Amino acid sequence: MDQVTTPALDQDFLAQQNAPLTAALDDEYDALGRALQRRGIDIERITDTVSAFAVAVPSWGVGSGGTRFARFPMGGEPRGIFDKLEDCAVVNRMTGATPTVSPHFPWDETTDMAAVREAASSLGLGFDAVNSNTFQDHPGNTLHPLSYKYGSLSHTDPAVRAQAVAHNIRCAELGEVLGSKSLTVWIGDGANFPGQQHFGRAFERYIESAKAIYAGIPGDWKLFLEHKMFEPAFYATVIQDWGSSLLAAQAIGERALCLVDLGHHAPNVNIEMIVSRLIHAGKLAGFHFNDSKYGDDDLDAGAIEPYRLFLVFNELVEAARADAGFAPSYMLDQSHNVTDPIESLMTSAVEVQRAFAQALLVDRGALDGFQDANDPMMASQTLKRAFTTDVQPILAMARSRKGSAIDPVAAYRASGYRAAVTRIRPAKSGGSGGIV
Ligand SMILES: [Mn+2]
Repeated sequence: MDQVTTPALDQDFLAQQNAPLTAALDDEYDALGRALQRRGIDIERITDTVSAFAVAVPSWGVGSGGTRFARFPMGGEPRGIFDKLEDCAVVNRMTGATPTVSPHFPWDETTDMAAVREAASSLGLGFDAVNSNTFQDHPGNTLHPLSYKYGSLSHTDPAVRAQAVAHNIRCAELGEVLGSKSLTVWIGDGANFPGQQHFGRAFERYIESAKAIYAGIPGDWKLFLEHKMFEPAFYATVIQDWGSSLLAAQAIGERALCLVDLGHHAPNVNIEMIVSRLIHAGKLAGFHFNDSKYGDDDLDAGAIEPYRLFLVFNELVEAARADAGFAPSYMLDQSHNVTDPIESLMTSAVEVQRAFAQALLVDRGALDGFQDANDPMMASQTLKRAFTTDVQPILAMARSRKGSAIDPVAAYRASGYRAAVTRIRPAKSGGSGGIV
């Protein structure tokens, strides 16, 4: 396979890009450091903590997404997992925040998964949770002769359920080769019409199938259950909300946890409170970050409601205060319809990092006091003070110290990466958009 020759992954190129920006960054970082010092906050501690933060990139995220209506492919789309890894490496090189990739099977399956692991390793990448796909048919794939049109893990036909269970266990086997430690299961199972499906029996069949998966994956693996309110089923989905997800996770076992995709809720739902409840239950797996305006829009993280993203991280930072071992899994899950996916993923990784940095600035002692004293105005202002602090110099300094880009999008554009891969990779049309 042709390899792209690109300065995007070159340390000297990034140093050259950063050079004219360094003096201004130092100045802004010092000023912010003095401002935070007056609030009793050590900027270096925040920068170190932000530096250690990582969010996984989904392998499908580097291709152009689409909607139910159309998909508009862009130049240089990845031809397979090796190209995807190269694109993911650019995202990580530029941001220093995305060292792992979350693959999707059978989309990313090859005859030599060890070669995939080696390719990733040579690009400085590891693997996060693996994702199974039983929400579409896989024509020509002999492991999936039966159709998922009417469901997978909750299908009325035991043969379809067995096929879907076997695929999930196989995903873990492929993931073992890659060094992954968790399997994310999202199913499209559900109904488009009232009466189409028996709610209770479908849920029981799902739990029975999920238990079989749980028994079939390695004992040190976690099983992440992802809920989604609607689509492809538009009347009811089997795992439609965090309540269904929690009931299933509790029935399945200790290592079954609930994954929160920010887009998979009704508008205005209080997601940060769901996060708190799942933490309380010891069942929070982690996140698929994205943003939305109307439904499951799969827009870039932080693009619409950055305050909500901050409030989610406020709960996470609070949970880490109570439990030093608290370590949920973070991943981006977006559909890039009109942007260069690499630019969207870089920007989203930075936005997620930004929300984390802001949440680290919350004066938790003061907030505790205002909550106990029933002072809603000061409690709210305590959060707002952290949220409105411009943490950009912290994020940029963390990147600069790692040898990543002070301005990731500008450096990426200057590298000419997209034009270079467009010359090498043939144009693709149609294909699956990959909204999960
Ligand atoms: Mn998702």
